[in-house]
Amino acid sequence: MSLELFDLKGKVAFITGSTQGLGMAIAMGLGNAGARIVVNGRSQFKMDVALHEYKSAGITATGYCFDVTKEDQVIEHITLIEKEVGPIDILVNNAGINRRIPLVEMSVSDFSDVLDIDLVAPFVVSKNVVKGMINRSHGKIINICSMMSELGRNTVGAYAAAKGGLKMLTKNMATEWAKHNIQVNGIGPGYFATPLTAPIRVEGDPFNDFIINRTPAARWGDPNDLQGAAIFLASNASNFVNGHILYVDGGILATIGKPANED
Ligand code: GCO
Repeated sequence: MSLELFDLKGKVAFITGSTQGLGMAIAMGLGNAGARIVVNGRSQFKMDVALHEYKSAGITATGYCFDVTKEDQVIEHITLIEKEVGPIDILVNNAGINRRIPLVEMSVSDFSDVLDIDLVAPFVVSKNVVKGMINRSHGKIINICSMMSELGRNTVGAYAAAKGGLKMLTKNMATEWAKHNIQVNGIGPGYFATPLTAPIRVEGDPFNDFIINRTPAARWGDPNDLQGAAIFLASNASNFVNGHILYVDGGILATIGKPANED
């Protein structure tokens, strides 16, 4: 019985922002657990490359290019997905951007862009996907939060505000939808090696050394490190888990850190 709890065979999983980075790694994990994958992104070129990667990995994946911040495109494509692939059982709100600008220098438009993709889009997509889940009396929603849902850092104020908001939106979705047998939870990554963090992950750069020293596991996360948490929260193994943010962070949130000269 135990391993069947994690089996996603016959399920349709829709992951926003899954043509690269954490979204692709999570989608690959859900696909390896048996789910049919719906890939989303805004770039047709990245979509074509990604679909080839999914196919090479033996994952059944269908791609839809649209902007998750535009509700008309979201409604149109959810209808298309549920017609062409099937009802969405698992939604992962992963699409996100970060703009590293000190708050005092940040334009309102930059701030709004980050909030739109990282916080408003999960609301827009979830609000439209959950209607079908409510009708079917089951569903799983996973919001990709961040350790920045808990802590701030210079220059990532918009991102931290969005991810802090996403943590609380996750709890509110769980509150409103648990009675329909829909479990809404979050995953909070620590520092991971992705295109989003490439600019701050340069060998020998003081920030790179800082993250290695600040993280008890003493390394950047590999996107595949998220697959177990995603499979758990997408499967029957988490049917009584609601409103929980599962941090996958190498222990960074567990500690105040240590002096650079301490082992
Ligand atoms: C940064 C990083 C972080 C990571 C990640 C940490 O500039 O500090 O981009 O925000 O992306 O979200 O959880």
